[in-house]
Amino acid sequence: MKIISIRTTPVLAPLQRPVRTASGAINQFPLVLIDVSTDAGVEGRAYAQVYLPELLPALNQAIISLADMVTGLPLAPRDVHAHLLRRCRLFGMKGLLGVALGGLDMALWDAWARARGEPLARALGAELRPLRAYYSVGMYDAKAVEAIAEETLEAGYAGLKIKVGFPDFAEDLAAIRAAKRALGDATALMIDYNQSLSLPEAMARCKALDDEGLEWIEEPVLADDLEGCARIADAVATPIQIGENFHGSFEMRAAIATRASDLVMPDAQFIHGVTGWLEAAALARAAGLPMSSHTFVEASAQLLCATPTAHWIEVLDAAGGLRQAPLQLKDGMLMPWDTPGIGLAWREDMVARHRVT
Ligand code: SMN
Ligand code: MG
Repeated sequence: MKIISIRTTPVLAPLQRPVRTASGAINQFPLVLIDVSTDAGVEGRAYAQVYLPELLPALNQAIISLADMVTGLPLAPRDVHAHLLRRCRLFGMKGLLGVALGGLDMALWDAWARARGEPLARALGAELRPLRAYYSVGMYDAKAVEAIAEETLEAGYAGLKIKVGFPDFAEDLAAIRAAKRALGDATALMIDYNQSLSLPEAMARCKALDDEGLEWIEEPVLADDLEGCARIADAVATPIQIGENFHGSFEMRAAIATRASDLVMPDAQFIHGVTGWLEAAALARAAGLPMSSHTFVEASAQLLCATPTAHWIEVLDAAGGLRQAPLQLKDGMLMPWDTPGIGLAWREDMVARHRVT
């Protein structure tokens, strides 16, 4: 079976509510939908995401450029991945190009699993199973966070992640305590600083939060500052979480070697797609690190089933406004879709409405 064409569709996907972080807000999610066609009639579908609308044309073009390098090749996702890494060795596979590779890789694996008529997890040799799920939202002050916490309980999530990093630590603490009070002890609370703090500020805030019963503290300092992350992880009892900014499995290997965090949460596209995720899952297993996901709820659900140290699945449903299948949540768990491949089918009317031309 050969890859005969790859089509891209840039969209600004509607969100239930904007995602405000300490490092910028996302009002509509800029995505590039990727459709792979093969000469056997099998299709593959995935998407890539970029947080700034201004970068959407650049991501779209990066995917088209990589697609040109693989059209005509056999549909063997690992071989295509290796081919692209070789082709781009001189230039490197970082930033937008790595993201383009990640999205394209997911679409190829989707086609590969669809060709077998199986959900991706099962095609990878894993059974579908419920995954502990948390709801992931933006920054809310103490007053607004209560309604979010109640919504979290009502929807049946096992946890909630809120963004923090207000100018004043007292505001972080007030939001955290209000969320905790509303959630009760049975529902986990995670917080995410989105790389917004200096090392001394992060050290002070994380230490001051050590008795608040948090499931984890995410990205307190710059994700590239592995040394800084490691110093915080060493000094603070609450687990430190990083990983959404690992660009490929080699960066995750470096983070593990530096003991930068207690937990890891690669992003399916930044880690370079299904191929990169499987490498990351092996690294996490060898290091004994619990591994969670970042956005990409559809692919992550399949992949976490095949991840030996699977921990939490994040539900920040970037493509939910365009997708046909609704989320399936029960008793705090998300059920991966039992449909061929990654399980994506678009609501074409919504895609047409949110398409960027
Ligand atoms: C996040 C970052 C970028 C886009 C969406 C969400 C966030 C997370 O850091 O962990 O969900
Ligand atoms: Mg995060």
